[in-house]
Amino acid sequence: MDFEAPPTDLVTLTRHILSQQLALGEKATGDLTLLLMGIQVTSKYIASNVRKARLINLVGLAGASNVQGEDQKKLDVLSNDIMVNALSASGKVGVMVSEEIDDAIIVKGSKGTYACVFDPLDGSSNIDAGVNVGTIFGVYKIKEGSTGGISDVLRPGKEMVAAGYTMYGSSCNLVLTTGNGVDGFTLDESLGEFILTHPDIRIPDRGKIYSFNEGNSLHFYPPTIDYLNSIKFPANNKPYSARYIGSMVADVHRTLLYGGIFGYPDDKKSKDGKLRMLYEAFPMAFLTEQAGGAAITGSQRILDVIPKNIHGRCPVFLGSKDDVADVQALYAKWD
Ligand code: AHM
Ligand code: MG
Repeated sequence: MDFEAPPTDLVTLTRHILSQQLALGEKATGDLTLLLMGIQVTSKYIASNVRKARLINLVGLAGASNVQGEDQKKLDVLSNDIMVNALSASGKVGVMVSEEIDDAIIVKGSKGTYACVFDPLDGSSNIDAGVNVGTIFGVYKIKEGSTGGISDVLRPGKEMVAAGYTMYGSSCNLVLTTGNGVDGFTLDESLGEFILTHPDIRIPDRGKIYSFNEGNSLHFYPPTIDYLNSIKFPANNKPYSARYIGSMVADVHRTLLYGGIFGYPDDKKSKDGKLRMLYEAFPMAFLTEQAGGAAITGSQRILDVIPKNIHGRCPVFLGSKDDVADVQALYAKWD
């Protein structure tokens, strides 16, 4: 094998974020940069704990349940505390919403200009089997005149200024948008740095993979059933392949890279679906649109939905724009 020298001009996440800040010139205060640096560190720390979980007795339940009535895993609680502490300490965050905490967290005495919403460890039902999990986050700028309160987060996803996720899998990947396309970074553990490995991610306009929990089919509404039938029994005899991990971060990551559609619909049992608007649906919809895809509730663009409460849910169909348009057409006929 020919010797190939290692790259000598690495673009780290820090370098990438700083260069985006520099490109904004004097308009940029550097506050978002510092906030994202905080998220970068929490991602590394959570990644390290997820990797060692089995060895240091971090698997299993913590013994409490969260606001959704779900049992909290030890790693859910740990990841939440890591994020709350790091973001509070950044001095740039005035208000936070975490999947694991009932009320919005107001950072006392903070002059932070941003609000951060997050699911510290999504897909935690997969943790004990060593399957991919992830952190999802979204960032709003606190409104002028506000000192940071609940009204700063009860806003549609289209007002987010940044969003992303970190996936803890066979590699640790951080995928980020600040409204200027989507870039993906891979953690080089020997350097302790996220390196730009997936610049300017673009979703193909049409894919060949669908990702739904079809175990809920009994409850699905007609448009969802019709859509799934259309891709499983197509006229061209080329059915889509099924891939469903049950970790939104992993299912969306594959969808961003390979194309296709991920769906968690509303149904007769769950009238708003399962996924939480603020810290699951909005960040993923923002990333998907920035990568050239689409994200809808069935009838409406997800980023236009106005949340009524901080843990509210909404149906999600996201991915390749032609695939999502097919779902939307079926919902439009049904409405
Ligand atoms: P969680 O926040 O309690 O982990 O739940 C969210 C997860 C998503 O990652 C995933 O897309 C979905 O729940 C899977 O749900 P289901 O097990 O019903 O298929
Ligand atoms: Mg979650």
